[in-house]
Amino acid sequence: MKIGISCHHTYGGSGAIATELGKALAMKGHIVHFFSKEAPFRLGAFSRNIFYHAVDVMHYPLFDAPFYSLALASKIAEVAYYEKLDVVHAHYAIPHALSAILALQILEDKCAESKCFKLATTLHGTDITVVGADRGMQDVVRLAINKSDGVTAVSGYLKEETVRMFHPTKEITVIPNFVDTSLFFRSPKQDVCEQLGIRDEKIIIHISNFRPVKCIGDIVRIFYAVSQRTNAMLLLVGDGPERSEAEILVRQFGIVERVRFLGKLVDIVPLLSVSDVMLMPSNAESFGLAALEAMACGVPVVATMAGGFPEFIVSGQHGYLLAPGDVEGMTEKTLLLLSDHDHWLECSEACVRQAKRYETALLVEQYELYYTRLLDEK
Ligand code: GMT
Repeated sequence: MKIGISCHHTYGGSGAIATELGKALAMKGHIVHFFSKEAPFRLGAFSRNIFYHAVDVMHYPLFDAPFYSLALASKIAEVAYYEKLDVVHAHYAIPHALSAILALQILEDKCAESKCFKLATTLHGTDITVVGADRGMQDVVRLAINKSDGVTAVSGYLKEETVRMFHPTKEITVIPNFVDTSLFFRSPKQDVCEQLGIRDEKIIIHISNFRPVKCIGDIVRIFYAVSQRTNAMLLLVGDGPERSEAEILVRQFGIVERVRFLGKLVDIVPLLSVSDVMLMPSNAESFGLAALEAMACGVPVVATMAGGFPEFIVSGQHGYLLAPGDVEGMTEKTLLLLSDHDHWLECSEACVRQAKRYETALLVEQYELYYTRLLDEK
């Protein structure tokens, strides 16, 4: 198949999933064309079946904001026509699905007999729960959903939320996030410990784009309480709007020496490999890819019952799930995992087994079947 993938290039789960999907499809012999503003952060090395198209946005003094969505539509239309794409897969409802819908309209006359390509849209989370909840955006998100040929959501929770909020005219198929366990596995390295100054501390890790839904303040509060009772270090990977607040809180708590702000890192396996617990106290999370990747590396997760977490994390087996905002509860469960090695080991091994149920190969096959189904439909 010839597949176009339109995604955010920035640090975050939707771009990561879109890119890993494209790379896996290319490995299986499909031709994959990526569309994004810059090269997606996980795209990595050259591969002969992968083509990346930067979307050039026209800057003109009259325009208050550059028209990315229009430039994207035009790029998708051009590439879809000349490269004869079968499917365009939009990751995140807007602007990607809308731009693809516009591209189909641009191509209407050129592809008279049938549609030039089928449009699959994957909903990732905040495109529904945050952007979709905005009154000014609701109607365009609804249009993006209803005019796509097929819509998938990354969890049952997100599917339900979408149905509740938008009453879509089409069935939504759930295809969860996935992880490549041949790349994500525990392999602790001494030099990582040396570089981070880790001696015998227990390591707590969090990875995200530091947006308000991630409750970064709760992470610092949990870690502060944990660090009063055990020798621990906190690794914060990623960056975003809440980072400065977190840095202020860390200084106020007087735990600067125990917290490392590592910024946006792509190669997270070495850090996960030396970690004991992942903290994800999000108040909304459609799936939680970072948690799945941690589990693949044998890191139990202390997270919330929010959104999609309960669909792949069983509380007590793979870590613990507590109510959003329950800082005390999450502190206790983190301490339990850090203090009872046998229990930790049991959870760690169960995490690795659970992650294998979300193996990239299995889920990529589901996407392939999904594309085939769309292509078979008139
Ligand atoms: O961070 C992103 O890339 C976007 C993002 C979002 O907010 O929509 O992440 C979502 O997509 C990931 C991949 O499907 C999920 O694992 C995340 O749970 C989800 N984030 C939220 O729902 C907050």
